[in-house]
Amino acid sequence: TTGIKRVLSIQSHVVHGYVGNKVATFPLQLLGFDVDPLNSVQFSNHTGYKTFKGPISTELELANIFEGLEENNLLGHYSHLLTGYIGNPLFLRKVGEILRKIRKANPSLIYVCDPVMGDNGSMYVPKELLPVYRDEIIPLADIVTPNQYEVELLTGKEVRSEAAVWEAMDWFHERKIKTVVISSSDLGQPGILRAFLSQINGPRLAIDIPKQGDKDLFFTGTGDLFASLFLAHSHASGDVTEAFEKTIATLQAVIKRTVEQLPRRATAVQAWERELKLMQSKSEIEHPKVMLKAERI
Ligand code: PLP
Ligand code: PXL
Repeated sequence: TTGIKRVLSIQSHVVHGYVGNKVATFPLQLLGFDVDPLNSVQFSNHTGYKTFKGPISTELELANIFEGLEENNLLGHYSHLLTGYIGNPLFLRKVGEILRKIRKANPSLIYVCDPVMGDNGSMYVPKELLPVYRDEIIPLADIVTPNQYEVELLTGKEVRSEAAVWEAMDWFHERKIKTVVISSSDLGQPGILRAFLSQINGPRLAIDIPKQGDKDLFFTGTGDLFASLFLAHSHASGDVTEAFEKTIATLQAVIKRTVEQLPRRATAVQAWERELKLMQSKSEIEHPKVMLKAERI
């Protein structure tokens, strides 16, 4: 590679809290990347709160901003394109056009696609995004980081066993995607999340992740953080096992700090209290301590 480390990151912006570009930018910067955030929406907060307000960017606004980058000959400066939460199918289609142009300016561009569509059996973006991801965007990616539910949507098949995981991995590899990471699944033992990685001509890996905190506790933005960390670590180390382990190590440290700082009381935890303790975890982002090792399958 040329040694450049600059990411064009097309994701959501939230004024309050840490999802999308708000959770991806700081870790990438700490790990030595210039980050150019391009916001797909600007919301007051993530959509898991009681309400959220703010504008969704249109494909025309995206095209206009991109034109500025193009006219200033900035496209060749990107080593990576990272995409996450996008709420509009026409915007997503435009991302495909943009990617082709950036790749022309830098043929060694790495595209990391987190096909954010939903979790635990329900979609939180319009269903029209699915065919655009499946047929137009995913085939252009180098690295994809879906969760279990997103894999089921894309492949059109349930993933209820580990055999089904490796079959689904091959669905992606048939489309020339080199590296697939399933950032979380419920295929572990009770209380354990199991994450998987498969690489064309490379290893098949799994990591068991003990769930932290009370049974029904969950966080938002963890998938976005996962994708940004994996981008950084897979670039730094040619060793995908190490990249996978370091990504999980940092994610676990951020979740641990977030859980430890939750209020101790009986009433329900509020959305704002579950926001990831991101910049408080600066040192674990810079120096991940690997405790959970990957299992080679
Ligand atoms: N939540 C926890 C506790 C995790 O350990 C991980 C990934 O390792 C995730 C969430 C990310 O998964 P998702 O993409 O479903 O948010
Ligand atoms: O973490 C996914 C995500 C990203 N961006 C916004 C969201 C969510 C999930 O709720 O609301 C705006």
